[in-house]
Amino acid sequence: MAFPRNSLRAFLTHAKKSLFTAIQSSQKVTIVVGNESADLDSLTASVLYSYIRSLAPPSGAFTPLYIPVLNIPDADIRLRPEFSAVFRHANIDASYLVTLDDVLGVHGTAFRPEKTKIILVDHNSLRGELGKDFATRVQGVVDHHEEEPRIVTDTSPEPRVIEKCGSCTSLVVRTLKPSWESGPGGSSLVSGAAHGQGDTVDNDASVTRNWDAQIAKMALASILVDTANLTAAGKVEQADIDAVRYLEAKINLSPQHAVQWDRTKFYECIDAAKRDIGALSFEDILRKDYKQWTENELNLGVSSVVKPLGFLAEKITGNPSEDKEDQFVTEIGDFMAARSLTIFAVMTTFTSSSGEFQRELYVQALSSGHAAAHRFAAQAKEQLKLEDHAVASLSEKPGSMQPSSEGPWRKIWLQKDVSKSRKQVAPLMRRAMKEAI
Ligand SMILES: [Mn+2]
Repeated sequence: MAFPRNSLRAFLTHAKKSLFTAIQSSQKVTIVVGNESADLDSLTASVLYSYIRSLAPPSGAFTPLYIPVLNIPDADIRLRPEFSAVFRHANIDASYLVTLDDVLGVHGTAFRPEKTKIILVDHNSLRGELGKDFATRVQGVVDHHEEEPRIVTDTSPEPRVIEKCGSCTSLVVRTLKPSWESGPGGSSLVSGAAHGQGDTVDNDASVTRNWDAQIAKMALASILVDTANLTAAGKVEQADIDAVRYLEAKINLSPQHAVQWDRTKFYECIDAAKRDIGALSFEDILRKDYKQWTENELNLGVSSVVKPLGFLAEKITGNPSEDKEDQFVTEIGDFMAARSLTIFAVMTTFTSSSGEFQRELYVQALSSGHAAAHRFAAQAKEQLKLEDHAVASLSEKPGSMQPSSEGPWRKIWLQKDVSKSRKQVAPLMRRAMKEAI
């Protein structure tokens, strides 16, 4: 039976409770899982997909209830201050979410793969911990990353949507909005019969519209952050623009939310929360938005960081008399060793003092990754418009950033093509690793 229309808070409470009952009694479960960087887009895409699909499950659905899963352990939620900002608008908190710990049975019974179906949002191949046991259980993909080889082709009755878009949440909105509008409480926005704010509606409808407005705000948070409030050149697609228009119409249907709605202010508030990483340690900052791949049996890790490298270097708490650059290299080396990485990249984004959006790229490679790192440097220089870059606390020994056969290979660039994010840079690195044998 479909879940009756209710608030996100009620839905998540019901989903989490039902999930544990199902696991304990060995019943089937359908989970909707974002990628292992577990950024805001992955969170909102999985929650939105689960919520809408549970209102109106398709015929042939594995189960009528869809449960969102955050692809990180409980403890890592604290690394994402932007989540708290979004939770406040959606009237929930971290305790409402199901995490990787729950799936792997850290708190009790683990999921049984044969009883589980997985829908991927914001990635299209299951890696990491979940990939080991659950890769064959995927049935449904909505994603905006480069398509991986060997991904599932027949996902019926779930969608298989992989296309370029600023935010994956926009694709979820577009794919599922007919279900959101159908059934009791639907607002008929799809047929264009949107009501203006302030229309007289009966009590039930007004409660429903408040719930919808909360969920719309949650979804908007990702789309606005991923597209810099629809201004990021080369990132914004029609689906983003349409989704923002549709979700704002939902907010405007609720007089209570419409009256204080200011899109720019809302974007600035969530974006500021995302950049508020001052309280995090060096390692936490690298872990906050991290992805890992394996090519030719070599592991690649890439961290996205919302502050410049100089900020990261200041986070090192080691002996002040020791050389900052050496400590930086050692700390990065420790992070790599803990994950058996051959190549590690840190991609930073920040706004310069003159208001210009900028990107830095730091790469460190073990000797077994020298060939791939060189190949990447040669190939990507033109494509990413890489320029040699000096960072005050990390450039006292410029020679040490040159390739050498001993010790780690290191390089700092300014990435002048700022339109290329990890979505484009990681595939270039992986290609270099595949080719450099
Ligand atoms: Mn995404």
